[in-house]
Amino acid sequence: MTKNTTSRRQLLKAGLAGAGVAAAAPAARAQDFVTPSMLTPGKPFSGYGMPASYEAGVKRLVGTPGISPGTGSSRTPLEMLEGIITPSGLHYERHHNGVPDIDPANHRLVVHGLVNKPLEFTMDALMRYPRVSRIHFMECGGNSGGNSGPNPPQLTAGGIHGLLSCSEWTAVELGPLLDEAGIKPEGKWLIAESADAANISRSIPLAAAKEQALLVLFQNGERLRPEQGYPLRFIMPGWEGNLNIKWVHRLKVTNLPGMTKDETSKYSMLQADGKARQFNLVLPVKSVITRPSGQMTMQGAGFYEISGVAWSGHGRITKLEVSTDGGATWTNADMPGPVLPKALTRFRLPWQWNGQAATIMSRATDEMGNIQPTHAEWVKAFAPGQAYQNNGIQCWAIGADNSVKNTYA
Ligand SMILES: Nc1nc2c(c(=O)[nH]1)N[C@H]1C(S)=C(S)[C@@H](COP(=O)(O)O)O[C@H]1N2
Ligand SMILES: [Mo]
Repeated sequence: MTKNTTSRRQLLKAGLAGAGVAAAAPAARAQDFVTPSMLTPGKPFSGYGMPASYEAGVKRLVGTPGISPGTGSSRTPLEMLEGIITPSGLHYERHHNGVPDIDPANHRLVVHGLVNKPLEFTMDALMRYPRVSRIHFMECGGNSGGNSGPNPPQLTAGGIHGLLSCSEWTAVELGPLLDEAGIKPEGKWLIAESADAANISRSIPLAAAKEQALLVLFQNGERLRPEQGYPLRFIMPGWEGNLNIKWVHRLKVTNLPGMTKDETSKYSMLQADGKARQFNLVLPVKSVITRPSGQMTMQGAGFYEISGVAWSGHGRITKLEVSTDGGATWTNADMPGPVLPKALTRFRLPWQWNGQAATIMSRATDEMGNIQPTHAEWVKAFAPGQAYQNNGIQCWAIGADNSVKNTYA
């Protein structure tokens, strides 16, 4: 309630008791309200519902495949979505060798290595463990990498930042399964490995895995989508996308990290001082304005709600500031909630646009006190060409011609 009041107060402060964007209704008689849809019965029931046909343009942005047809990514169209949950069919995809077809009846999870009792779980067995449901974002370490180059890419918000989604994940906690297997004292790392043709494997510090890892069975209330790792996925909420192993079939307890291809040839971050950061696993605080955003066309001067999403791998978002004057002054936006740890957080700010050129941007702060850096600060910290975990502030340049463009300043 308090938050709504704040929002109304901000609206009133901006002199926008009503947004004033609706057209005046023409004088009408009762029969003018009879629409064609009222004159024929509607369509029948369907076993699995689909979005309205008029929304057919709301799709993932499927990129050009790499070395095989299933190598590459598709992005979530962030600017077309609302709230904090990504519809399952629009969750971004990052596959290194396509989506495997796995029959859950044949799938097994093995927990072995430095354990007292190696265990093998069928899906039926895993289904019997207690479950938890949590809302968490997922983001690829390579997200926003386009903003690391010398020129700002002229793309939509999803085109630049859409390797980002948020779901309610229902899962079995890994901790009790590790207790069941019994960790040997030398066990310090956990290597999670996948059953797809990319054979992804990543090393996680064991203590963190024991505390935080989830074995996901359900996504937004239904079983995981094949693209998200059906029938079983390992996730570390808030950690780099790559280590959220889809189609997981093996967890090995070791004394040292595996130094696998996925954590040595990739996902290390070369800094400006020539040293590389390795196992930089928790994603930094970040936000993006999704409305108005890149490639949109404004409708002239007047009222707009500025809105977007913020997130941090370190916990909750505690503050979200918006600037509409290129960073000279900042206003706290509303976060009407839910504001959950390691989840997308929706923010909103009413804005009266005077029709003149304006640069808008958002800056997020998380509960650990981390503040999103400017684009220039982020670029300065890393070697040229380093493109992982770019959390620099996104600026959108709104032109007097109603255009919205990506800009670095
Ligand atoms: N088995 C497997 N797990 C994987 C991948 C993969 O290709 N195969 N891609 C990783 C990468 S780089 C990311 S960013 C996320 C993407 O998850 P999503 O496709 O569900 O969005 O999964 C990770 N886990
Ligand atoms: Mo990724």
